[in-house]
Amino acid sequence: MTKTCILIGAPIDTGQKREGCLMGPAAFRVAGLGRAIAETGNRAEDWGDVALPRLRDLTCANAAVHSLAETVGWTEVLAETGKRAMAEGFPIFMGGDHSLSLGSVAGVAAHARDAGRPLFVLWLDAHSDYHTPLTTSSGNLHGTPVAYIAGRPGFDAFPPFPAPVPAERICLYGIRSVDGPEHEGLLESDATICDMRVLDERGIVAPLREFLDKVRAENGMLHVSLDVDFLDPGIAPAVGTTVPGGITFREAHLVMELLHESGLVTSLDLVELNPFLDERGRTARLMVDLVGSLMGRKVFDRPTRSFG
Ligand code: 6HN
Ligand code: MN
Ligand code: MN
Ligand code: MN
Repeated sequence: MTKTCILIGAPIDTGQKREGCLMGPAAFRVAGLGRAIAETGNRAEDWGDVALPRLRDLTCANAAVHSLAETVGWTEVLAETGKRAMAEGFPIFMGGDHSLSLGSVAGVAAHARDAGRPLFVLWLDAHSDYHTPLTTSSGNLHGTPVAYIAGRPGFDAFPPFPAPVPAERICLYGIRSVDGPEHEGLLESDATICDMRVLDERGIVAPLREFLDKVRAENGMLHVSLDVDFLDPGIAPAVGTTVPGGITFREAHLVMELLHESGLVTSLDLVELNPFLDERGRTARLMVDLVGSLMGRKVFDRPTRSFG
């Protein structure tokens, strides 16, 4: 089925402290994201970049938290834009750091609620991003979106999350860096944790298929959030929070191909690309190629699925 991909630029870098992520949307365009989608026979429509609304005075009990007003502003505008885009096609949110997902998933969740369908979230990341504004010690709000999506308390400055996603509909896949407070919270939750230990032992395919089977069984919508640091730093250096031991080039493409074959994905975040740290655009190009695989590009097009 032909999809209309709606490209939404979100030049956000206030969810962390290193400058550069705000160039992400431009880098995705230069690397040919629109063309890569068109080559798969799908349509790409670029809505341009969202702009930060006027800031309000907001405070947080945790003094480490910085750029709260900006992050809340981005959340509001992305939630609104994301909900509108869901009604028209398949939104692809081009970040920007991962605080983008506070807003993108809020918009997607509002749409799913109105459509009467359960939303599932697949988090492809080295990190669990399960801090709340009250537990983070870095104060970087890009480490919080999963907690917001799951409805954890501590987000008083933010708009209430439209329809919190029960933890059993969230899969953290590829994680290998989890802070103490995140770990405690996750142990009490029913989130599916496919950390690197699980993927090393079981391989990348079976755990992913299990999660996709759950989505299918409930006729769910599936939001995929792809953080550049999901990938091994050796193939994707353009990110501020590299963690060794990441997903390889071939594993990453296979994940995308399985997601394509599932036909379940309804929205996508591309986050944490810092073009200032890139090597001649290779990380941006890899991310674009991965979207190509997600949208159905194949090396060899088999008439039927031949791998069970
Ligand atoms: N990301 N857990 C660390 C922190 O600062 O809270 C790292 C967060 C990384 C955020 O992956 O988008
Ligand atoms: Mn992340
Ligand atoms: Mn990360
Ligand atoms: Mn932390």
